[in-house]
Amino acid sequence: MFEYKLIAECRQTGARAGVLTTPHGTVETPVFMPVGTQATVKAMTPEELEELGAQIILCNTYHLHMRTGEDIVEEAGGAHRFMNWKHPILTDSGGFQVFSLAKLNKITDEGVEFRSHIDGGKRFMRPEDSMEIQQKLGGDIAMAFDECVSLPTTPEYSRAAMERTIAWGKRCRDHHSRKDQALFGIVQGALYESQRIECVERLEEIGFPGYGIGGLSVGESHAEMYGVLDALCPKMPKEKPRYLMGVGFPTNLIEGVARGVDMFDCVLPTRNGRNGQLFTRFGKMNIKNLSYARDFTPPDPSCGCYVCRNFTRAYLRHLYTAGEILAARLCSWHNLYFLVNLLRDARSAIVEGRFPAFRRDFMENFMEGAY
Ligand code: PRF
Ligand code: ZN
Repeated sequence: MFEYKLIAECRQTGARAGVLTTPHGTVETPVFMPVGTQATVKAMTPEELEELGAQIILCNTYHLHMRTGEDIVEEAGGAHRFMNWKHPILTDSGGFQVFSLAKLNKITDEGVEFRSHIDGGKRFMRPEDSMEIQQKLGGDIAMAFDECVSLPTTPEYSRAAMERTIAWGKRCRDHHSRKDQALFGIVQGALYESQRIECVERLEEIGFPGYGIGGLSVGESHAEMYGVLDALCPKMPKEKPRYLMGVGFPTNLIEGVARGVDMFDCVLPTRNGRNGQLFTRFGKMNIKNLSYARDFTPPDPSCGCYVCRNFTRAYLRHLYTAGEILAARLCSWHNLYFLVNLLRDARSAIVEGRFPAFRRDFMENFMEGAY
């Protein structure tokens, strides 16, 4: 039911193109996965997501567990039926969200104690709980429960978190039983290359059909992130998908692809969209800017999305300054289209043997953007 097939590799870089087969259809990689934390990609309908080219979306165990609850989602027929998304879904394990959203968390080998960000009540989540919840949510891909270390850290703390992540990974694997759901392990180890490599080797001994790369994009520099990927990706099993978790800045996506990453997710396109920030080939642009008040050109003239085909910068700026909810919808729409199709274009470049030129052109245009 779950298979990953490599179909092309770049000769000069680590970039690869593949096809991921899941119970809800195939995914062409490299792929950007829009984030639908609460079983909704904020402000977008599933039909609109299909229209802009999304192939797979992410939902969050932590949020759906805390509000509504996995039992109701299961009763609805799983996350796909609940939200009416007919294509693949990946669920994150809750590990990261417990650390980033919940207060006063105490981590033990058993699990994580935290306070609900909704009612302040004390809760506990163990790897087994995360597996139970994710199996009820019924995503095509579930993630192991991990400990994401915040930076700066020490080699000792990072190692302890890595050991815990491996032990939890084993417990997740032992507890997970849904045959129509793939369970990915997660690599931790902060910025320590030797820990990263040891972590993936030990997870590979347990055996997972794919691997998340966690603990990056948590405050380190881009050079540090790329350093970890340079060291880690060549040591990861070639025939399995690699998912760089929570990374979505356009240049990071292309540089991740160049190092051999297959899957990405990030709230950036929707979050920035709600703030009036648009991604374009020529860098970021802020639609609030007064200079767009009489600009009757499309937000990004080179973009083929519904928004750029139908509306102007002046209109989007007007909607935004008037506080209209359509501004959030249209800006999210363009940004999602931009990132989803950026990776689709990168994939075509890999397949056609011209990824290095694609990468160079994209990086130059984006970094020296006109906006
Ligand atoms: N672990 C999990 N989810 C995540 C992360 C992680 O380290 C990150 C880090 N960028 C984002 N989402 N489980
Ligand atoms: Zn557009």
